[in-house]
Parts: sequence; structure tokens; C-alpha cells
Amino acid sequence: MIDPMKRWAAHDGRPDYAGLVTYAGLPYTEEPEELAGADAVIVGAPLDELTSDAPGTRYGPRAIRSASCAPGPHLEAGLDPLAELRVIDYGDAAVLPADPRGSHRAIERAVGEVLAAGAVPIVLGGDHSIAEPDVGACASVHGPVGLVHFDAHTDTAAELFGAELSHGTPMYRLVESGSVDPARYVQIGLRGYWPGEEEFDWQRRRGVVSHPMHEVRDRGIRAVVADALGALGPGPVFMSVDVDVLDPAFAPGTGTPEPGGMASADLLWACREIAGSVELVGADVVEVLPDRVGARDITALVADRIVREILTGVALRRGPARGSDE
Ligand SMILES: [Mn+2]
Repeated sequence: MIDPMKRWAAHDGRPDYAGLVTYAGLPYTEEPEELAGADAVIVGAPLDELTSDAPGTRYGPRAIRSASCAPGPHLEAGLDPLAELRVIDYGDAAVLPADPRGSHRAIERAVGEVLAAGAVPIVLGGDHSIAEPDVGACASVHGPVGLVHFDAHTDTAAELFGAELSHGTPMYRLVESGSVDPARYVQIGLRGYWPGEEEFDWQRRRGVVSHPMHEVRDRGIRAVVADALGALGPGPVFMSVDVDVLDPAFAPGTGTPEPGGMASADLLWACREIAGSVELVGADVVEVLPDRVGARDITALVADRIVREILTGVALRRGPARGSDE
């Protein structure tokens, strides 16, 4: 295990621009046995072979790590999730260029190793196709999971441009394979001009719950999240956050941006509220397409904060620190 903060232990902390790039400067390992005792584990899934428009999300995990700030207390929640929880950065899955199926297998293997250690995997994408191995690995352990899915798009096409494997198809495939229970599948933030009647008809037949962006706008995020929690109910839940659910003003670095989206403040609150209310077994944050260095990439920056809010919710739900034995 490498502690990237160690050299700065005698100081107030490490500057964000120095040292080994791990998520929030967390301890880093690539050894599965060193995950024992972790509460949550960060896994990178740098892949963009399956995007339908602009590529570049293969640089997402590295950018999110570079934009991430050091641990500290969450001013609103009143706790530091990285002090309450034992979180480790497990590096990137062993993806292979131009081999998306091989990359998916590598991602499912890495996420499976996190689950085998009893920890919650938090996967940094990558295009949204990675939801298939992410959620698939969780369903292998927990059985069919509930899914809360923030996105401008449903990603429920049976195929896109004739391809079954795409960032526009993972949710269809996860429902059809039995990994996601469609009665406990909630979408938030849909808008724009895709998909069409065929996909929405499939969703209706399967009982998928959709809260389009115009509903978030008109009713407010608190009412929508309350309804979403009702639909998710008890049982294991995976959270999948596509940054394009945000308005491009907040998250310009993404491959298929759609104007008229959520504000960061609403999304960050919603991620914390849901993670703090359900039995969260895994999460991913996807479709970050960076083009600047460090925290100047505001899309990678908000993705870091989405992860931080998810961890804060998990910490709040588990209650005060696990005691003086730590
Ligand atoms: Mn998506």
C-alpha cells in the first residue's frame, strides 16, 4: 500500500498539485488482499471505444483524480467521509485499447475484487457502457439490484447504429440480463431528443420509472428524490451518474451534451441524499471528457464532488465513526 500523503505528514497536508495522483490522495494499492477492511474502493475504468459522438472519456478517471481535493469536513453534512470511512484507490482496471469486450471483462474483474473484499465499489468512467460490468459485478454478488440513474438520456436502446454494445445500450442490457430489477429502476433528468417511442415503450412495459428534467424543473429536486426513494425501496441499489445530466454550463466536458439540465447544487444534494437513504452496493460516475489540467477542468471537478457526496451519504447512513479501535 502506498500512502501518497506520507511525505507531507508533518505539514498541514499535501498540496493538490504534488505527489502521486490518487483519488483525494487516498492510499493506493493494486493488490486485492490489501482491500480487506475497506468500506469503499475507487476503481478507474478509462474507456471510450463505445461512445456514439465525441471520444475522450478514456481520460476521465485520471482527470477526476487530478481534480480531486484532499479530505476535509463536509461543511453542510458536518463530517469528513474520508475520515469516517476507510477508502482506498485500487487504480484502473486493466483495459485494452480497441477491445471494449476485453476492457469490460477487466472492469468486471476489478469491481468483483472490490466486492469480494466486502467494500462498495465507486467506479470512475469511462463512457457509460461501463455500467454493464459495474452493475453486472454487483448483481453477481447481491442478485438483481435497484438502479438510480442520473442522465440526460435513457441509455436503453437495444442497439445504436446497429451495435448492441454501446454507451447508449447498457441499461437495456442490464434489465434484459436480469442484473437490474426494472421495478426498482429510476431515471432522473431525461431531456432532449433521444430516444424514441420504441425505447420508451420498452421502458413502460418493463415498469421503469422516469423523472424527466422538466419534472425536476417544475416540482423541484426534493420532491423527485422523495418519489425516487419510494420506487427504489429496500434492497440493494446501484447509483449510476452520467455527468451529462448536468447542464453543459456546469459540465461542458462530455461527449453528448444536452442544454437545459440540472444544476450542480441539486445533483450533489441528490447524490448524497440517495446514498444516505438506500442500501448502496456500488456507484459509477461516467462520461467525463476532460480537456484541462487538475481542478481547472470543471467537469472532472464536479465528478470528484459527486463521488464525495456519495461517500458522504454512505458515511451518514453508517452513523458516527466505528469506534476507538481505529
Ligand atoms: Mn448515459
